[in-house]
Amino acid sequence: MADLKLLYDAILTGKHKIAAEITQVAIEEKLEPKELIDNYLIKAMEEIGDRFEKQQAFVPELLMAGRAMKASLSLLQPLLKGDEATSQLGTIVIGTVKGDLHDIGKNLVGSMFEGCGFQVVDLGVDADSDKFVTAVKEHGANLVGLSALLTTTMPYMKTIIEALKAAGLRDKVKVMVGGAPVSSSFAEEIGADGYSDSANSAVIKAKELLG
Ligand code: B1M
Repeated sequence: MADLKLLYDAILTGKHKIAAEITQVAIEEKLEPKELIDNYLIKAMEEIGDRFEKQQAFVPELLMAGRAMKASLSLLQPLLKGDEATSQLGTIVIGTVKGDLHDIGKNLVGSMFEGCGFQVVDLGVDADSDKFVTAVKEHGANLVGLSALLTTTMPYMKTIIEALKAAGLRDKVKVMVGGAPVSSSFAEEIGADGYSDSANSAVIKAKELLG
C-alpha cells in the first residue's frame, strides 16, 4: 500500500527517488492524483517554505524538495484530467515572469489547462514581456497566464500587461495572474482580468472569462 506519510516526508526532505516510487505505487492503486497533489505534495512544499522562513531550512533544501516534488508530479501530471476534456477551448500562453525561477505551480496550472482542453504554450521561467508579446502573436492566443512567487517579481506582471497594450493585443487576450504572493486586489490593481489561487480554480476562472 502507498505510504502517503512517507511521500510527504520524501518531498519535505528532498528524496526524489523515494517520492517517485511511492507515487508510482499510489498510481497503481488508483489513488486520485489531485488529492495526492493537494494533500501531500503541496503541503510538503508549504512546510519546507515555512522552515525556510524560520531559517530551519536553506536554499539547497528548497532545491531538493523542488526536485522531489517534480519527480512525483511528472508521474501525476499526465493523469490530470479536467472536468471536460472537450475540444479546443482556446490557447493560453503561460510563463513565470522575468526574474523568477519558480516553476512548479506554473507547471501544475499548465497541466490543468491542457487536461481541460486548452492548447498550452509554455514560456518557462524568467520570461520577459517580449517573449509574451511574440508568443501571443505567433499562436493567436486568447489567454495569457502569468505566475510569480516572489514579491520582487510580482510588479513585472504589470510590465507585461502594459507591453500587450502597447502591441495592440490587450483587447484580444484575457490576462490571468497567480502565485503565492499574488491576490485578487493586486490583480485588479495591475489591470489583469482574473486571479486564482490554485490550478483547479485557474481553469474555472479562465472559462468564466472566455465565456
Ligand atoms: Co523559493 N521562495 N526562492 N525557491 N520557494 C518561496 C516562494 C518563499 C515564499 C519561501 C519563504 O520564504 N517562505 C520565498 C519568497 C518570499 C517573498 O518573495 N516574499 C522564496 C525565496 C526568498 C527564494 C529565493 C530568493 C531564495 C534565495 O535564493 N535566497 C530564490 C529566488 C530564485 C528566483 O526565482 N530568482 C528561491 C529559489 C527557490 C528554488 C529554486 C530553490 C525552489 C524553486 C524550484 C522550482 O520551482 N523549480 C524554491 C521553492 C521550492 C520555494 C517554495 C518552498 C515552494 C514553491 C512551490 O513550488 N510551491 C516557496 C515557499 C512557498 O511557496 N510556501 C518558496 C508549490 C506550488 C504547487 O505552489 O507555486 O504557489 P505555487 O503554485 C500554486 C498557486 O500559487 C497557484 O496554483 C499553483 C498550484 O495550486 N498558481 C497560479 C501559481 N501560478 C499561478 C498562475 C495562475 C493561477 C494560479 O494563473 C496564470
